[in-house]
Amino acid sequence: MSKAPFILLVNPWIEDFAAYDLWAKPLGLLLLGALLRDAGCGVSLVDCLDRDDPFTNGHPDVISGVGRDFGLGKYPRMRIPLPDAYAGMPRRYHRYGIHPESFRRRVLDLPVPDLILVTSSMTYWYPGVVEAIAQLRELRPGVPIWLGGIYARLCGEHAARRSGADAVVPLRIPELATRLEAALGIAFRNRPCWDSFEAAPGPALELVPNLRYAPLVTGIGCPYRCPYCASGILQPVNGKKSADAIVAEIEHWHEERGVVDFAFYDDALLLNAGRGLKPALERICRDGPAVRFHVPNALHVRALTPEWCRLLFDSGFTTLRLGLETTRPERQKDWGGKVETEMFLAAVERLHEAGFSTGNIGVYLLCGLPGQTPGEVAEAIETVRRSGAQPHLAEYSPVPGTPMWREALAVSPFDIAGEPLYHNNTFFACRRPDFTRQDLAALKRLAREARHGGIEAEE
Ligand code: B12
Ligand code: SF4
Repeated sequence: MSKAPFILLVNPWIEDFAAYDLWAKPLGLLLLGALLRDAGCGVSLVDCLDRDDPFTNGHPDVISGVGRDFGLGKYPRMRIPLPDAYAGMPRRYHRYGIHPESFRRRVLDLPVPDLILVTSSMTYWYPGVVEAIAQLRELRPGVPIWLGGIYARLCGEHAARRSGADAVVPLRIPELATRLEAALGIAFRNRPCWDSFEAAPGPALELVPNLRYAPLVTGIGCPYRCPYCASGILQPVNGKKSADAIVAEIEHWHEERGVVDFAFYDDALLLNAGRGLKPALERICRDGPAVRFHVPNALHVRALTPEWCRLLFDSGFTTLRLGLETTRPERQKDWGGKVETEMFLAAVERLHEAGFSTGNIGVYLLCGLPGQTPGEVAEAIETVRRSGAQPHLAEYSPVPGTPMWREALAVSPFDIAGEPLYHNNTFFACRRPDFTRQDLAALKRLAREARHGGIEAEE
């Protein structure tokens, strides 16, 4: 291949009962985009989840997107039929993102690529992946299409059978570089940057047209191995960015694109952060830009020392989520041993002392896991409400390959192994006589009431 290869990156649609842009960008795909750009390739992105597409938002068949504070918002959506697997669910189902006609125009407006890389996220969002690949196949016949990302890694066999991609590529970045070099027929000039997370550039956010917020990842991997979580499968190797790299990324997107809201995607943001995030935030406090940080993924409660709480507040953290999961001590041990209720109560108190208010502090509670009872969840909601924080339920999504998967298989009356749609947390495939969908709905109401009638921390 004599001229520089041109690679098309595609972030497919979401098809679901509900979807909200909670600072969700295709971070993995954009990291690949940056590596390929620096390797000497031409790169473009077609993002099916673009909320600002004028054709889509003006189309009579589309319920248009709505923007909210901090860059959040609703995606545009089109009603579509319920898949058979969800027959009988009393919920509407939508395709979220741009109109298919807009997708076609965007793809055809770009030069014919040498390779198309499609990403994937939640396993139960695979129908959007299948649809995007089918359209790409029609629009760009003969161009190889590779599928990667979380669905491809967790449900490789299903993806190989159903996605329509030429190759399902569940490789980590270093091995991926070798495969890409062979496919494209070039040697990457930035090859060392593919070999470690620390050396890799930040995501290619210049490919995103309307950058309302920027995703950040300062580290990969997590030292814990909670039985319901796929972190150890997806990110088996640990790595942390330097303070210089973190500050440079924040300053760059603030100066270049006026970004004020930054959202962290790390699994373990505050752990082992003494040489990366901590000095970076100290510098932001001292002489960095005035920005806001959001943590939609849970923080480790045990890391919240008085010093960290002050630093988070002073550097502009606005949305916090803490991982409490449950208030039952035996479950806390079984579910990873990372938090205890007393430790959580002390952390919330420290956050308040540092200046955070109840509305800033959301707390994730797991809901509907095998073996769990509705009473336990209700108890945890009450504890969080009384602590001066806001409970958010994370309804259980069974994830293939995790230790809890076996229990989920035993409990669920649905074919969760054969049909990833059943991993959808809204569908609640692990419902059972002593934890029904009605129980789940009642607990969600309880958590909502606790959030809206939330009280400040009791003295
Ligand atoms: C950040 C995050 C979120 C964010 C935003 C996610 C987003 N972008 O949409 C928020 C907080 C909103 C979120 C929410 C939820 N999440 Co979440 N989330 C994550 C997390 C921590 C990181 C994902 C990520 O961006 N990784 C970073 C990038 C760098 O990795 P990557 O995308 O995999 O890409 C790499 C490779 O895959 C590859 N690659 C990517 N694309 C391509 C394409 C090609 C062609 C190739 C070759 C390679 C390739 O290159 C990249 C570089 O290494 C993962 C856990 C994890 N460690 O992955 C859970 C995870 C994806 N979430 C999960 C869950 C359960 C949820 C929730 C349902 C939680 C709940 N119960 O409420 C919600 C539901 C979301 C919804 N309905 O909107 C599960 C997945 C469940 C499933 N069945 O798929 C995970 C795996 C965590 C877990 N429990 O194990 N999440
Ligand atoms: S601490 Fe969080 S990221 Fe780490 S394994 Fe447990 S749930 Fe996953």
